[in-house]
Amino acid sequence: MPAPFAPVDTTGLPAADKRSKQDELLNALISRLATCGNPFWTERLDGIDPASISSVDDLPLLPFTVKQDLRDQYPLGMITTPMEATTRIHASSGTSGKPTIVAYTPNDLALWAEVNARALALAGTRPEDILHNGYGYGLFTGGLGLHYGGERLGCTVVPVSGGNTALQLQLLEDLGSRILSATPSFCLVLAERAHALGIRERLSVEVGILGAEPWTEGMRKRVQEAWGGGFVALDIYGLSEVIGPGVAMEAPDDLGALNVFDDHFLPEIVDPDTGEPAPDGEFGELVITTLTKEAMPVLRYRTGDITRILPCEGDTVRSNSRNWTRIARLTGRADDMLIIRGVNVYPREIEDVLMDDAAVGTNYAIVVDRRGSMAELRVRAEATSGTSNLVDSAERISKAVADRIRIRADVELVPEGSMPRTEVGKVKRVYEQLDDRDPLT
Ligand code: DLL
Repeated sequence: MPAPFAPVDTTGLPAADKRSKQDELLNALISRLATCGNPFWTERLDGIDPASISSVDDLPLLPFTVKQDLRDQYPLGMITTPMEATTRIHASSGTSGKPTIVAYTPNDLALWAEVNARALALAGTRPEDILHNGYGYGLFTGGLGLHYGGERLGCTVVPVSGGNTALQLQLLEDLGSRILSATPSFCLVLAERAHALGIRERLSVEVGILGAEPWTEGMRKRVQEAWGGGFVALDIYGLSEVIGPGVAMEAPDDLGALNVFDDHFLPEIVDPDTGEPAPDGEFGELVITTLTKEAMPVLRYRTGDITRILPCEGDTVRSNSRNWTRIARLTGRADDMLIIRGVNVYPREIEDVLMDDAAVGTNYAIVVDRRGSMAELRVRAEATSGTSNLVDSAERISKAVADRIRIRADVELVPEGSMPRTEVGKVKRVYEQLDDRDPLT
């Protein structure tokens, strides 16, 4: 018999032990960054005596890292280990040209596999499971991140990547995979096609490990309904600058909370405008320090993602005996916010309204029309198959949007199946219109 796979830690250390470990690791990280000889870090930590950083409480004394630092240091200016120590790079696609590059040593890759194995285990994945991994393989971290996590846990990974929906469904059926990892939008495409082909009942998939895109509770309901049969959609969070997927994971007995693997990724919440620590439990920008990464650690990295730390004391879910820091599912990014006629609008608020209406399917796009002096909001959404009067339904939804966000939106309902599906990469839902070319055609 081959040796069983080593168990993964889904619980974390009790608070006091965790805290002293974090203190120790933070101090070691600062000492290493200050002395590694990398000019970026030497300059960034100028004037900071590593010995003075002895506890997590000292974090506010330390400088932030931001995405622009990675861009300025493109490609590998922030690497702290010699090239012979690194074995992998990944990149996140830049909206403004150059991607940001991240590098890994073998220990970083082992750590990454470990946290993804934890994420999968928290979701209920077992070594005997087949993991159908529909995240893109390549420079994007989703595919290989979940892949090695699955292997570390002992599952059998199907490295199918995104796209080729027909083949994906055939493999799901023939292999009987129970766990599906993919973006929420692609998970929906698979469910929709499985129904269209009449093969849903022949698939054994029960759990979705969904992330890399924002998705609301309303969307969760839709994903679960689309699959039916008790399918559970769980949220996985991560970002390439920190490591990729596997920074935090939702468990089925504690929906709505992401467990941050805080023995490696130290979370803080700050005011996105001032950078000051947010009061306990308040919403703000998630900031992460990588405590153990070797090749490209980040110090107080401003993720841009908005969330809050959830309480852990006196909270019934703590009977689950896990000790990870829990954060709320992300409510959007600070830079997602649209300003329309002076009103701040988050795309998720529109998704909430759409997913609440039975006439609307799961495909939609938002256009901010900036041609005139005042921006106008346009929403195009697919109707569900039973919706007969598209115009009346659109009028009702337009009212509901106005009630929710206090500005009028021109809502158009189009027949089911008439909008494009995203089978590879992250779905794009928000478009700007600056001239007469319609971004949705
Ligand atoms: O999207 C890593 C990943 C892959 C996470 C697979 C989960 C699953 P990036 O391409 O660097 O990395 O994009 C990171 O995507 O800062 C968030 O804004 C967003 N994001 C990631 N996961 C979630 C999520 C990967 N669960 C950026 N909910 C992050 C909402 C998410 N947004």
